[in-house]
Amino acid sequence: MTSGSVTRSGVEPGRAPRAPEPRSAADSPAIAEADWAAAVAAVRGVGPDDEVQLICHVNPDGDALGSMLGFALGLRRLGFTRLRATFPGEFDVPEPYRQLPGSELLVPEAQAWADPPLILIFDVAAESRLGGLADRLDGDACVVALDHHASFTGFGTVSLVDPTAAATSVVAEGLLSRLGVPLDAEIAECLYVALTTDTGSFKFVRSPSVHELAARLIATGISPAEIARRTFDTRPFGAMKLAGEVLGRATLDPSAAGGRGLVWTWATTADLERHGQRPYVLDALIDPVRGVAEADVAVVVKELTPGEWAVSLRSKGGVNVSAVAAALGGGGHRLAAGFTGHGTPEDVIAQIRPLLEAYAA
Ligand SMILES: [Mn+2]
Repeated sequence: MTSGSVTRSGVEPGRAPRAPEPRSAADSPAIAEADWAAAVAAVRGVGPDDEVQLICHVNPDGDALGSMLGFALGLRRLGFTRLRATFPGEFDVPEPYRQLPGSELLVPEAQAWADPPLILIFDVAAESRLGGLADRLDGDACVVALDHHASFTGFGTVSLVDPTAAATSVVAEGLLSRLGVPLDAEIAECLYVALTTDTGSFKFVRSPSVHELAARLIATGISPAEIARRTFDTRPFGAMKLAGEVLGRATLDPSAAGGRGLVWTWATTADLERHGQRPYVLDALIDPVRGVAEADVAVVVKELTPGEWAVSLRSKGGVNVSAVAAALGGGGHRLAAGFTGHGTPEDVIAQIRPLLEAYAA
């Protein structure tokens, strides 16, 4: 999700002259020149036949997989031969991302390199999102973290974190550019999928530099229409039926969040089983829920295991949901965040409710 903070290139009425637009992520003022240089040195510090491990977050989304695979393909162009890309947990790549270029580099967590000299981590704001792979941080590897979450907890030998970036792929492109890797259609497809998924198909973009990057990606010959159809507009029949049930049980609570309103719903693993669907299909359901006019805050509570729930929060601007999520052990952005909840869905909502008051804008 896009950052809720005002970007340096955001339009601020009455403020003139405006700062020049960043030409690309490589010019991002949020990342210090010394950090870019350290990341370049980290990549150049290993040989092409050394093991390189790329990792993205548990339950990977389009930005996690797209930025990781796009960068992996860039390393391949530089001659690296022993690349492996992975994520923690069940090796279940969401259907829309199975055809991403570079997918052949994906391996299950158990096949990740045990002790590689270089590890690159994508879209991971906290070590808890690395699951069983977090132990790799304790070895001798040089660890480069690329991220765009304001809640980034600070790990790795080098961290390239730009909270103003629309997606981790913006940071990945900045590093590829500094490594001298030209964009080609395969790399561009990965980075474009990442950019479109994290910006809600560019709905949440605050900076013209995002569209400038998109233009350069499209110029490689990729097809935005085909990518959008595959990524957003294709789903199994069962997923549509499941959505009907989950949306049908939504609750509107106009008095929540100091009268700003809360709309919420939930889905269980039994719902998924009944319709023969995988958990990722539930991720799209936050979008129709957040569209409810009568509520500032939208919440979808998704069962992970009995009594444990992945909770997605969105705000239209009236509540800092990043602070709400952080208070409950999670994180994210001001308008889009998440955490792991416990008990029943009603228990989870009862935990959230007082925090919505506390962090109302
Ligand atoms: Mn992201």
